[in-house]
Amino acid sequence: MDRPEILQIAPAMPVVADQLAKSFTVHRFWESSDPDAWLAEHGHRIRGVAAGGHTPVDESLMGRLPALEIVSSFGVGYDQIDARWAGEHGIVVTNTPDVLTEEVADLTIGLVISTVRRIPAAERHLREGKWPSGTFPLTASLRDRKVGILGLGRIGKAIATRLEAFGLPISYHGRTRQEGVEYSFVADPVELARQVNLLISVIPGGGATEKLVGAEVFEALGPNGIFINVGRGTVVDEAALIEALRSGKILGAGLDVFADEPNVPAELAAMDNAVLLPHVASGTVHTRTAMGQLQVDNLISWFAGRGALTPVAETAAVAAREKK
Ligand code: A2R
Repeated sequence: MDRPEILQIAPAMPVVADQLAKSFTVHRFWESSDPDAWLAEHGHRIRGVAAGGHTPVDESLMGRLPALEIVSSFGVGYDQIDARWAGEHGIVVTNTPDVLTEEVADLTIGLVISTVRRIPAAERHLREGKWPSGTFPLTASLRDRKVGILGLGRIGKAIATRLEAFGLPISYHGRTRQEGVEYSFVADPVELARQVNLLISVIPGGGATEKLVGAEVFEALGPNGIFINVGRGTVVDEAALIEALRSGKILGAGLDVFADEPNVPAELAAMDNAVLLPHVASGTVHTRTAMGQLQVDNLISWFAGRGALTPVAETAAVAAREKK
């Protein structure tokens, strides 16, 4: 039987690359010196796309792959993929949910404490030899915090469970109030920010959430407020965040994601009241391996006729229709 031809958009971990090579004929798209010419000549043979990183998978690409059946993406966020267009054109999109939930929640707790207790600055104080000439200043505390979670989904809930164990009250905002959830729902993100002093964003990127967290939210969060973002950078108006940190409108921020990764605004990088991480929340060998395995398993399952394992909502109907 012919091996399905797969277009691999970006370099992948060995666990992914090796398994793809075993089951499929893989084309390494990022190495193409003339992607347009390549697509014109070979695009009609491509039945699957292995997506990852920030490279967009949109109509301009998928529209040139007439035999395309599935886009299997690495990561839970898939805002770089036009999943709605895919669904409308009978293409399934899969992501890698669940396998990273606990890992991202763990890192979020680390980022929260690092930001509130200024752990990186305290460590710099020691390493730079400043301790003998002065103790590190007292910091803010988690003890007087009320937590607001923007996006109480899989990861949001795992963060909430951990913070509950810290004894902190929790509220959340999403598009809808969730049945069976005891945390208090707040219908407006600005109002949520007003009611809490530790706001954690873990909602998906994309047009619907772009700059949802802006000047009004920071104003409402207030001068004792801490903002944490582990979802997507595009959800935040970074200029407004920089202004809020600079002017003391909020106390501090802990960020694992940025609007234009891997570029981080120099103003942010220079700020002492921000803790900045290079998008590492799921970045352990254990969890990235599990994510890669799920990306591969989606393709293998699909081409074995067993259907997609984790289709995204926009393509759930296509996945259900095609499942044998
Ligand atoms: O809106 P709801 O009730 O469906 O709640 C979802 C919320 N959400 C939004 N909230 C406000 N405005 C929106 N336009 C909006 N769109 C979605 O975000 C839900 O509670 C949450 C997403 O949860 P899950 O789909 O379970 O995703 P998961 O695995 O927690 O990952 C969240 C994000 C990913 O999309 C990546 O961007 C990042 O974390 O790694």
